[in-house]
Amino acid sequence: MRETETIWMNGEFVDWADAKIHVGAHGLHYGTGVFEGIRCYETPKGPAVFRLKEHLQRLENSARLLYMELPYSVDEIRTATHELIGRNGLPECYVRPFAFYGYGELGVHTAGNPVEVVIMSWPWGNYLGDDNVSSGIRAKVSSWKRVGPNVIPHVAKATGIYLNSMLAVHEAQRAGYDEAILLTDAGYVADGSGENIFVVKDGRITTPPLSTSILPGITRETLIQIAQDLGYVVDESDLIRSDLYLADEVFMTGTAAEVTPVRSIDDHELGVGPVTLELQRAYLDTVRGRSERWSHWLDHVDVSQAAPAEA
Ligand code: PPE
Repeated sequence: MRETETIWMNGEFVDWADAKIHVGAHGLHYGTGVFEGIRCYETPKGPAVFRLKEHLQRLENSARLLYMELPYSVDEIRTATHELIGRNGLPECYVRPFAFYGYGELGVHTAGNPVEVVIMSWPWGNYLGDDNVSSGIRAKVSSWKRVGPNVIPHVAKATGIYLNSMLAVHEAQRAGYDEAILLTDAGYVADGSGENIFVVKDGRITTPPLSTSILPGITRETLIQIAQDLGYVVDESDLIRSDLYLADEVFMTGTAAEVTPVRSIDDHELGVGPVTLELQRAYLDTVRGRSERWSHWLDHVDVSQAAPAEA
């Protein structure tokens, strides 16, 4: 991770090196936290955060699902995010708002622990590798099942749930693949360790429905909208493993992964197809403000408004 100047921590800006917590923090012991992953892109009108409101709304929903009360409103976190981006002065960055139970009492019940909120930002290239954006990744169906809706609410972007993703990606990479694809207990395709998944077959696009133990991805929703506007039919319906192997094209979406082609799954070669590349181009044009059509998704940062960093 590349260090940046400052981190917003519980209402204040602190130097990167000073943003510390106690080892007794509840969130560290039990994974009791919620977070977001957001990107800020350079556009012709300056830096703009892509779908910031939607990400912060999801953060609030994630907190609610954990019975966690955020001490800041969506608007306050939005303002802090803008200011952080202004202070760190990067043309493009990844933004990580994060709320967790801090230091107070141990024991799995959360009573007696403060809710800490931080926002970090740093430069981050494509999650699955900048080269793979054009050449595609090799994926493997995981032996680990996706956490089910009655195990941990998969709608929450909660830190503890990522043990599921960690084990899956670890297994895939040990076996020489780039990324894992997780199935539900019932055998339906869910998502990648950090991405949603789309299948293209005979010109139609299918992605698993929200009920399939997936994170309700904001990039997923964006891609559905873009694809429909470009004239594609998009189905949100169940997929099974063989649908992946027999697909014309498969791609993954996520804030970090953007739109990344999957060139093979379990050694079934799919290659990188034209629909994926068209949607990828439309997505990157949108986030970088080169396309007027979806410009309402950009939350422009007024860099001149950012207070100067304290001396
Ligand atoms: N599924 C999972 C499991 C997931 O973690 C992500 C985001 C998505 C789908 C796509 O969601 P969205 O970003 O709203 O389109 N994964 C984040 C990276 C996780 C990590 O820190 O590692 C991300 O893309 O920011």
